[in-house]
Amino acid sequence: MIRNEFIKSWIQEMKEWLEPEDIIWVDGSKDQMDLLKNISCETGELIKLNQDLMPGCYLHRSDESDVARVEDRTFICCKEKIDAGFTNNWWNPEDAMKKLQEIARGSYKGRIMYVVPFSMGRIDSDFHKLGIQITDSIYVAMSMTIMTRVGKDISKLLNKSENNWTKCIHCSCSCNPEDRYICHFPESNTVVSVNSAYGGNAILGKKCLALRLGSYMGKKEGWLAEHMAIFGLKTPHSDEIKYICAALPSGCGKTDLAMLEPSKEFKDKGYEIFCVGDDISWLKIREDGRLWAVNPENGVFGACAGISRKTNPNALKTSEKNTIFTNVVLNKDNNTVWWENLDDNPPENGIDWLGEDWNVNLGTRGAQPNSRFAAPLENCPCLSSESQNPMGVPISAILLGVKRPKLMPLVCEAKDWNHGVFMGSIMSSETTVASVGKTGVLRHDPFGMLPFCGYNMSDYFQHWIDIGEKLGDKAPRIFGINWFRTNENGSYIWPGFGENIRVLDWISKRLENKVDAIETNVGLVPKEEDINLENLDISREDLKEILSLDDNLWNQEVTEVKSFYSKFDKKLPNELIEILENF
Ligand code: GTP
Ligand code: SPV
Ligand code: MN
Repeated sequence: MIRNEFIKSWIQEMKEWLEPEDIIWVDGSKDQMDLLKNISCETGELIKLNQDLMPGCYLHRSDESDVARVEDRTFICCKEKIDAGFTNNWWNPEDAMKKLQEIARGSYKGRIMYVVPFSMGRIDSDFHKLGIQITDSIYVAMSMTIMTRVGKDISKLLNKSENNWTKCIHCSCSCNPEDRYICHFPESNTVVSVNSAYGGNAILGKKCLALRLGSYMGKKEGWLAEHMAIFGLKTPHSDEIKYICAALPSGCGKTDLAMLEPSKEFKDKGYEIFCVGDDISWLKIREDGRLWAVNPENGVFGACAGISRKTNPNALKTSEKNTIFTNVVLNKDNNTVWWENLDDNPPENGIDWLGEDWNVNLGTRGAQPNSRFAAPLENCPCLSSESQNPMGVPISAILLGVKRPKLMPLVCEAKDWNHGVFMGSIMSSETTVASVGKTGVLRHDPFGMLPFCGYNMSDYFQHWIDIGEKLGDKAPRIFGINWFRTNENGSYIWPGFGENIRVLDWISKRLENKVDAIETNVGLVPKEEDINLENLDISREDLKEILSLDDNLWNQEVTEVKSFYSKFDKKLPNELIEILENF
């Protein structure tokens, strides 16, 4: 029962604006989830999959035009434009709200308003944020139940929380891309999303609260909200499991890294990865002076395309039960799902993501390139025993990854914290299918946060520098990674996936001061002989190539970064400018 007067009057306001036929409070219980699944099978919003092979699994197909995040329609609506900064689309809050009110007025007519009280982060942790999402999409309501923490205990806590929770308003409307807006109001702790029901645009606890508003709150409150996977690394050369955060732009391998299954010989030697989170990390300095990370999410919203037993067996196992798939192929013969590259056994009688009869001979794609699965995090077979620790995990290293076919080395270490912040600030990576627009276009994506930093990026860099100053010698070490160097035929040189353990091995040895490194323009690069290539089909020559930095390309990069830095509408931290000027 909600007794909080702020919440009651907000719900009343929402009712008057959106005019729902009825209201359902979502409590996260299994009984209610089952009921919602049954209702959505009747309406056709979900298709029940083979319950013997995939218990609790369902398939959803989205609107054809609504398959990925829309960065050009995502806005930071704060009073002053400079506070959003040039990397964000800005909209005056009053004008934005007026437009959104017009678009969504009466849009819940004949529909149910689902009210989802949720928490990002465990409520027994000092590090959580409460929110209430309203939505007219049963699919979005169920996805929020998987991805966040929903339950009676959260409603109880909300009763005591006065006005201290995020208002998340989601209206599917007609899913019209012309009227699609994802708007964030950091100053009034509100998100409004209209005309999309896709993950990052509609599951508002995730990118909208945990990253865009989260980063803004973090700046004010002294912590960091980052687009980072979190995992534990066990090696035979240390008794201690080291926890690592990895920032990679969307679609560049966070889920694969967080659930990495080391190749056989490394596994046999005692290497192991434990997943804490696969997309978002909230980081704060704790009493011991170290940086600790929690995963604010409770589920995995992973990309399907590309996942196979070879590339990410743990993600496959994570999606075997209680999972909602979106925009993959339905196999009519056994009522299971399939997507490109899953295996060599595509269904003979399939239905593609658009709902049409399909088989590979048609030559079209069966699954949408950004098809996804939403699964409970607890399904992950390599889940860390610390994943539910309210304190989070202490971080020893931060990895900054890019998708760059020609420039950045396979791995390199920052010279110190500020140099690491510099490396983060100059990250450029190729665009992927995770957002609408051309793919494979190189663009600046500092810390993988270009689409997610909810305030001026210059202040964000300063915040990173300030955190480093507070951490002093307890700061995690910072590394750059790039799995994506290609040869003259355009093929990836590094085998990647399970073999990335070889790079993590070098990183862990650096942390233990067991190996030296070579100082170069980009940072400290491994000596070739320190990367274990045992039983791997890659020549020393190739390794040399992907560890090296082309001088010409680097000089071009420096010129490019200077031009990027000159675009900042607020002064950049001197620490970064000085590093750039020294090239
Ligand atoms: P978001 O959920 O969009 O934030 O993406 P993500 O960062 O979790 O990326 P994900 O793990 O879904 O990986 C996306 C793509 O990266 C897939 O196409 C993978 O095949 C590719 N990928 C991941 N790891 C490697 C690797 O080690 N080598 C190569 N060549 N590709 C990789
Ligand atoms: C990303 O695009 O970075 C994702 C998927 O993780 S979404 O939740 O849609 O943002
Ligand atoms: Mn992501």
